[in-house]
Amino acid sequence: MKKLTFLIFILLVIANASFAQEYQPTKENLENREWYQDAKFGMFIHWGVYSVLGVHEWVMETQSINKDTYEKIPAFFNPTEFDAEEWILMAKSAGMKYITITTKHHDGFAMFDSKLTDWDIMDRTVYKKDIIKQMAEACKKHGIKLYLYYSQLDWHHNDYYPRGDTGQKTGRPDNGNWENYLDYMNGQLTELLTNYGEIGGIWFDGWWDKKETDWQLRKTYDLIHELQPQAMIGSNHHQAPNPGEDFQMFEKDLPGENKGGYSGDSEVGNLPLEAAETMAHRWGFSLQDKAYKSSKELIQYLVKAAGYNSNFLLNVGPMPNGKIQPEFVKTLKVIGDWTEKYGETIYGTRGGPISPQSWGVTTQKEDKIYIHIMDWKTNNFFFPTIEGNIKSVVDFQSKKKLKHSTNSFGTLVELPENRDYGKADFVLEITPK
Ligand code: FHN
Repeated sequence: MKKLTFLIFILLVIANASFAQEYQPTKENLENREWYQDAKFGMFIHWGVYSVLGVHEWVMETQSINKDTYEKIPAFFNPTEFDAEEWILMAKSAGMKYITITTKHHDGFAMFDSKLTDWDIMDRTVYKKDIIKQMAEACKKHGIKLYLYYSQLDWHHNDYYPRGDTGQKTGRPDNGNWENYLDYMNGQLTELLTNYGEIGGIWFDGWWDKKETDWQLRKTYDLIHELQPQAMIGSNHHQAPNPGEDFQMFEKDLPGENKGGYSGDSEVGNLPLEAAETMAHRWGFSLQDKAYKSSKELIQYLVKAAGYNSNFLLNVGPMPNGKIQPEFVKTLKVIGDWTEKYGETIYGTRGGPISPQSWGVTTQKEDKIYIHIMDWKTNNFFFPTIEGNIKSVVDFQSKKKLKHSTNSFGTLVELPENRDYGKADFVLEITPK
């Protein structure tokens, strides 16, 4: 009897120790993180049946649409003009290296073929084609990595209960089984990580709806890493990263800032970083949203993100017919012209030796330091001391050497007199000695 008790005790100790074991990312995962940090620029896509209404992806909540009424929408979703390759080539020519697409947003509707529900593209639309499959195939063909957004929050599923801060007015019964919901979520994630080839990572959102709930994150995160060890997990919970996560994102903000209002409780961790921003104001297609950001503003966002050692994930919300609106296409083209000329100063870099300043940021790679001047109105430009001596200061665009002098406070550079002051970014290439 004593022996048996001792054996049970040992087994419990082992089980407990392995559960408490800290998450160790695999070699593939660490390599993927490096790739991701080098990639710097991705396209975010918010697309769902809500696009039919042309309001935005929160319409179910903001207009208090109940579940039965909302269920009428998918019948109108028939994106006959959708061409996954067209989107991917558009992203690619803008200089984007990966795509993150919504597989399921808060309305719970699966844009992929889910065998676990009929609340999906195959069963509820006349279109009946798996969007994620088409995206996965086109991404593979054109060498773009695919990341999948998945909303943990669900306004449609009855077992998403007790409900959180949102989704109260959808007419669901006042009961449900949370464990069933978690099984459903893990089941859908298994589908996503099994049926679409190699995935870059999972972009979670919606945890914030039920902050006090036991989400059993460890189980979900282990499942993902078991199915695809390289897959990076990030969660837009607006807090410091949780164990098991592989990257950290910031919504409508650069890391450490809180201009967008979502990052008040966020702390910048040690994982690869990503700043996500919209091209206008809304994430999902919105007919009335005309708050278009200029190409200059977005180029500067990309450059600043790199200077903050972060990626930039720029969002489009495609229209219900499957096209990306012309205003966005035009802006992406201008961004693409810029990345073609200046991409070298961004891709493969990490945040530079001088922390972000009011005039701009710095990036660095191998033996080069890039100084990105975005706001400076005179010809004498001064930057603070960087370690080591400076061999040359070159205007990155013209490749002309610029006169400079260094003292104990920093370096003074003579910028070309006729430079274009309205330019998004004037780049100096510094070669240290
Ligand atoms: O509620 C969502 C919103 O619709 C959108 O998906 C953004 C993207 O960062 N995140 C959520 C809010 O935190």
